[in-house]
Amino acid sequence: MIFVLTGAGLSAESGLGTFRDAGGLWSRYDLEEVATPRGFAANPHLVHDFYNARRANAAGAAPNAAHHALARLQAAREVMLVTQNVDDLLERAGARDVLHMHGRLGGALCADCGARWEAPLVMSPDDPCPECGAAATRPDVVWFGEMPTGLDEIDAGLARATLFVALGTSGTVYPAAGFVEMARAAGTPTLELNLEPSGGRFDDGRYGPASEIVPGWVD
Ligand code: BJW
Repeated sequence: MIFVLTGAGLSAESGLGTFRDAGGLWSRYDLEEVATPRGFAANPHLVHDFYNARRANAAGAAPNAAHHALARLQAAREVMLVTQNVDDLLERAGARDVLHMHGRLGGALCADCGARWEAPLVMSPDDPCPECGAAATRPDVVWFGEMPTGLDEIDAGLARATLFVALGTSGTVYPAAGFVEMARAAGTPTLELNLEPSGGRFDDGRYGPASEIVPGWVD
């Protein structure tokens, strides 16, 4: 089974910003204000403005050649697709069973009772929860200090993988940044596909824009 971990670089050529590149989201927004539970408690409207803008941007974006190549790979081989991305471009390219370890822009979560539902395009903290009625609606994404989704499934996948691939991620955010070491410890070959080397310890690497190197690797 091929384990593929993707990051913001996968969707960069679809027009969705990365976080840590020059001009990236974290050079324009304070991550403490928009991507932590503390920031949400302090100014929920600011946080919703940030995610509403990204949801609109993602809705207007199209999957690129790299998303389509991964969907083709998954149709042909056993592939576990784990993404840190909150967009749905892999699904819209035809990929199945995408594990969104940092949540989804398309999800809403009640900060009060934990209910989850599909998010409208524009969300507000004042939207009532359909289950408990509380006005504590937040995007269903994983902020710093929160537990990523699906870690047990990911651990099992990493243990079973015959190849580990990291694609378009800077390898700075844990626990995802540690997956390459977990794969290495299990004796699994590791491959990086990225614009440039991230500095992680990979056995092999192919470097360039995802829309070129991913189809080149897959086909
Ligand atoms: C291209 C390209 C092109 C560009 N083609 N490539 C251990 C040590 C130190 C700290 C910690 C630690 N463990 C936990 C922490 C704390 C923290 C953390 O990691 N902090 C670090 C910053 C130091 N982690 C957490 O808090 C996590 N939770 C947690 O750990 O819970 C406890 C726990 C304990 C034990 C086990 C398990 C859990 C939660 C992290 C949540 C991250 N949330 C965000 C925002 C929410 C979602 C959203 O709004 O979108 O997720 S932050 C942001 O970073 C987002 C991303 O998913 C994530 C990763 O970013 P990514 O994808 O790597 O993007 P970039 O921009 O960094 O990189 C882009 C790459 O693409 C670059 O390499 C470019 O070169 C490349 N590229 N164009 C190909 N065209």
